[in-house]
Amino acid sequence: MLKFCLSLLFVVGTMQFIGAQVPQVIGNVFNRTSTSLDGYWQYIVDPYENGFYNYRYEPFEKQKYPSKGAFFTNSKRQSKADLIEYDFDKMDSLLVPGDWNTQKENLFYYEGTVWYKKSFDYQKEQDDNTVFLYFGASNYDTDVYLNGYKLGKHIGGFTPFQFEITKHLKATNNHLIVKVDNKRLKEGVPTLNTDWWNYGGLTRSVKLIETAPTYIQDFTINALTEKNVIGGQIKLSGQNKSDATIELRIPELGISQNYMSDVDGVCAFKLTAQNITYWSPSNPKLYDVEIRIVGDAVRDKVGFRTIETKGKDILINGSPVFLKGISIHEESPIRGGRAHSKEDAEMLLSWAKDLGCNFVRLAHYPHNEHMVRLADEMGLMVWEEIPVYWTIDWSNPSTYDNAQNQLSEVIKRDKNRASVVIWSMANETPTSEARNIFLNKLARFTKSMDSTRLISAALEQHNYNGNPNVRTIGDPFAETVDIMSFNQYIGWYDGGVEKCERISWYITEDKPVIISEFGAGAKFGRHGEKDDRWTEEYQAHLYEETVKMIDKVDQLRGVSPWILVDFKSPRRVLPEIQDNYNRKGLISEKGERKLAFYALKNYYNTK
Ligand code: GCB
Repeated sequence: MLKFCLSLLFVVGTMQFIGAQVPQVIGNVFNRTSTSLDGYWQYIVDPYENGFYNYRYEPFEKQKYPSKGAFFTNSKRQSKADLIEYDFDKMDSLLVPGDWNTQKENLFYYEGTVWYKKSFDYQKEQDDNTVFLYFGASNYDTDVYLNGYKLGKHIGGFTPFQFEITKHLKATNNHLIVKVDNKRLKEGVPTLNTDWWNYGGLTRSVKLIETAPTYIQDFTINALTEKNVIGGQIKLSGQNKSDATIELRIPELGISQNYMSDVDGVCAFKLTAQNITYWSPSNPKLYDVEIRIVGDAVRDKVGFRTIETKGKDILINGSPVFLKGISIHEESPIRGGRAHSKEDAEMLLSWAKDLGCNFVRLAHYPHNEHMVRLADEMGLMVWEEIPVYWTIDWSNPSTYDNAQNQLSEVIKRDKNRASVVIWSMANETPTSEARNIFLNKLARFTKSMDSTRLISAALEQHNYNGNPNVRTIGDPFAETVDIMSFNQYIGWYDGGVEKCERISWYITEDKPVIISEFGAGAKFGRHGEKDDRWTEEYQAHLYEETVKMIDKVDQLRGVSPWILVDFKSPRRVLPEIQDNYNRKGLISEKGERKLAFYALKNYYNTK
């Protein structure tokens, strides 16, 4: 009898999973009127996923214990004592947004399932309005239930997802139950092995968004390569989406145009403006853009710029630019844990500015939206990437679909950000046939979704013709990308600093090159001779010698050294030096600047 119950529940669970859809419902959530569900959520840590087996996929109204969240229960195996233990209302709380690792000492290393619960009332402004539930990100595998209904599942730890919840929402006493599982998986994106902390949980904001029954679903707006021409697309959704009048206004450019949507609710536009001030790092001009239909309006601040390559050059608005960059992990300095707030973004990006940067590499996954919005305002060009990192499961079709989905979600979120200039496909992925097929497919997909930005990948470099002093890229994927980027650690993993002066480069492709990583570990405050590893002197010396070495790359058009701030990594266990931190930061996790910070700043002053 017991066996029968379990397998029946399993089937019900599986059916729910297959039926679950995660449509990308509305764009520009950042600027829409919303109701925040951030704050304290109750939680249950459930490493054995016991909650799955005891959960009935039925509306709570029908249940005997309607207030108890997902865990209640038709299982005869539960004793009364168990039921009390599973009562969410008696459980401890976690702050959302936030990772669980840095909030609870006993969850520091936890990788597994946590159930979250939030109760809320919600009064719609108008009865026939549509309501969406939006998650900024949740790491990694997330199942969402509202009032006993499974809304769906999302996989991937760093991109937004949403559900339309209109028909499941009640005016009072809604129960939102979210199961988040951050177990690492071989077939996952990323895979089992990474050099960063696997922070779990609802790491970004959760919101409700209410729109009119017919609403502006999304829009794309870009500068075209023809001077003073702007193009894009607006998409409506809902009952009256066809033949609707859409007003597009950019008041500062004197633009106020009416368009008509087609039968699918779509309208493409192309318009000429007089004297657009183009967005650039030295003048990050943003314009207010407004789109209106009867009953709905969206606003955004948008910069217009072009980005392209010509031979060995990267051109912004037609002029050559050198990308003075730094790589950044999404970790909050001083507070610790996953960064998620505007204040975190301000701290990280202002430090990049102090360094003299006009460019940041947001490694190794999509960062929160504050980062790209602030980069728009501060005039920092941005490289965004997805966690296709090291050795993922190249020949597994679901791994590919997962990577493509994560990429499509970040492109949809950030397509109107002038700061974002590069989509990176992967980081340090050894070549193989399966890998080449995977990455080429991903690159084709990216170009088909967004032809207005450049494609790159952090590749590896190799000895040329067996000579360790001559380096080349030697990767067939270099033919596909617009910018050839590679990581190199000569002087750290590859010999001592003195090796730098012996290196020459054999790179013949007529394309720009970015050195997407170089660096050395140093503990802030540890001093010694310049050849003493882990000292600030060694790290600064490596920076000085590396910039001389890479300046010999004829087509060098940018650099993003590794990395702005020391970051947590379980791979870094050297006592008293690493203590779970990768120490290649130019700044310690407490905000202290190391000597190498100034070495890089000096180099950028000369560029
Ligand atoms: C790399 C990786 C980066 C590591 C870094 C290191 O090549 O791309 O994720 O953290 O090296 O410190 O070894």
